[in-house]
Amino acid sequence: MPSAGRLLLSSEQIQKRVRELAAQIDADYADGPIYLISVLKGAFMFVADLSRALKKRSVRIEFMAISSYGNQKTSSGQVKVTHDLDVNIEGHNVLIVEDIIDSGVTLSYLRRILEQRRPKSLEIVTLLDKPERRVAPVAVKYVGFRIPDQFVVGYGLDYAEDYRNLSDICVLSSEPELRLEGVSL
Ligand code: PRP
Ligand code: 7HP
Repeated sequence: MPSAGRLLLSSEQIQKRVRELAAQIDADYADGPIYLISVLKGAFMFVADLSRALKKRSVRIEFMAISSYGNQKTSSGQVKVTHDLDVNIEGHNVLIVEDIIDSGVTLSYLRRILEQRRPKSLEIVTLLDKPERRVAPVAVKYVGFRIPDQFVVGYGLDYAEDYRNLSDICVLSSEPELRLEGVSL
């Protein structure tokens, strides 16, 4: 198993940015419920923190699971919904909550299928964005951090299902000497 690698974003940096994003979202939406649609598995930590930081409205949390990476570092390009919503989002304010946008294949597909369900509004919040990697353009309203084209793990993000539980985000490295550097396990 490769080591986690070099620290990119500390837990403190992430938590501060999550609070800023929540304040922006709170300010942008009129009163009324907002549906956070979290994309499993990677966004599970982000949605947990973001939802607790939203103070001004009722928040409903729903999960979808979509897979395109398998155990690889690049998208297969084949997007598959492995768990769909349990609710009807027609007429509701919906915010898709993602951990990362890379090629954009996953979110452009998800946005398209959710738009067909006629929400009142549909926006995207992603913690991380790798703009250099974009293949499929997708409009994203809220971005936590723009990061370079490096494979990152932690705070929900995995490599072959490992490292999701790290509180920090690290650049994946297979260098043994970097093992756990700056990582709070
Ligand atoms: C990751 C991530 C995004 C997607 C982004 O999911 O959580 O959903 O890849 O990549 P893209 O912009 O190139 O489509 P993954 O398929 O690895 O599943 P996971 O969330 O369960 O780790
Ligand atoms: C998907 C993904 N998962 C974990 N780390 C990254 O850097 C990733 N890019 N796209």
